[in-house]
Amino acid sequence: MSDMSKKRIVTAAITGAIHLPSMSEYLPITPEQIIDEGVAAAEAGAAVLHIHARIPETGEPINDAVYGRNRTIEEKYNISIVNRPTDDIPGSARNAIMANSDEYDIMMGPLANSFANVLSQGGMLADLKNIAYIDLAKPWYDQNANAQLSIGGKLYVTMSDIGLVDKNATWSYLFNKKMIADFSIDDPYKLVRGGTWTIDKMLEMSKDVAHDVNGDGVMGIDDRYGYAGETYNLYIGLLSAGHQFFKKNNNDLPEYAGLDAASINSFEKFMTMLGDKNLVLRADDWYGKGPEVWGGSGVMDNAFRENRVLFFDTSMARVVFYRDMDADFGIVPPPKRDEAQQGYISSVSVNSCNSLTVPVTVSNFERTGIITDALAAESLQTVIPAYYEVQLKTKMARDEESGEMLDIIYGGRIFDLGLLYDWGGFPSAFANAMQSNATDIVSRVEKIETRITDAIEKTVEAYASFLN
Ligand SMILES: [Ca+2]
Repeated sequence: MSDMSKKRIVTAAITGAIHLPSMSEYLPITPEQIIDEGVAAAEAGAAVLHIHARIPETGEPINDAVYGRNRTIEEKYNISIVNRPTDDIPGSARNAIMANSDEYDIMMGPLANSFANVLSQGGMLADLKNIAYIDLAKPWYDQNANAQLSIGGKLYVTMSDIGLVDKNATWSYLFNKKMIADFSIDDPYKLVRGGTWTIDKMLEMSKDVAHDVNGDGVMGIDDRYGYAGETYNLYIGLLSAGHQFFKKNNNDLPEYAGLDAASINSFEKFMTMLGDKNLVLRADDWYGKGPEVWGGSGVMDNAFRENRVLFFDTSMARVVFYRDMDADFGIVPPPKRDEAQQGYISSVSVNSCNSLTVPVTVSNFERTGIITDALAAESLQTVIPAYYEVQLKTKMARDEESGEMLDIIYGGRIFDLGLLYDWGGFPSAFANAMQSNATDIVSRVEKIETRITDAIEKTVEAYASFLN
């Protein structure tokens, strides 16, 4: 036994850096709770309190790295960085710009809505290519976003390392590691590395595990599935399979490329897969049936948490729901069309993917450019590693390989203009076909072709009219 006559200093870490309310009902979250617990710890003999502040609404740890980054840039440039969160980013942005207010240097709104703003209001955002000191070729800007989101050489919106929301809005496949081990099937990490992680392979593995667990002859919410997703995933899956329905010409203007034999083939494959109720837990089949479908403890999340879904085709934002899951899970990019496809492709959720934009109302573009670039550069150095280490490796995928997979996923993102602008409702045509179990995608798309090309023309004309 140690020498009890010597004095000891008791330190109480009452919040922890990475702990969540789902892990313990005793975790203090609000300032009041933290104060109460702190006083109680002091009364019990603690001499030192070690505290990590929390966002009261969610209990998420505040990202220390983001705070540190802001302090670094504030001190270096003698400025003050103010973050103004709002529930209605496009609305607040539009109001500030219409009032010719200089209160915002950068605006980070959802990709789709930022675009809608530009289109409906006309020329409210500055061309990022023309802002001095924003060097878009630098690695703290997403090079795929730079190339894919421009129209006619103008780039009003892109992705940078300043924000993390777009990282969470990236589609990937979560997989259950316990099921991989229990069924002795291939390690998805090895498949990805070997370039053999394909739709066919995923289907084959899904068939190995799908089972009518309760033996009632019907696949229900208590049974085991190979794949979980929704009809929306069909279009997303086609993008990941390398199909591009909109391409840009030599003048950087979008053109409708339509379907071809290869994309029709992939469509049919996804239709067969997503339509197979013995294999697929499909969210659409459970809407209005009683049980909650999403929300962290609905049909979909419960099935994954309870080891009854091998592959979950979803955005990374959902992983927050599985931190208290017993079994480990991993993360891989969506599968390729076939082994010949070069690289893995991940799409983003355009409605929750926050972007980088600069309003035209900025009075000192030089200053905004310098600070934006410095913030993004510092983010790549400090915030991104923290995001990988703390958010993903430690709490999410709980293994060594997930960081490597994230590099692959983030390095191969596609920002599909069709998804963004929804020209002629093109992406919806696929979900609609899926929902009505229709195989006539060619004629469905032909019917809206004029609408699609007209809508593209309007977008291109709007861009051409902007002076900024
Ligand atoms: Ca059953």
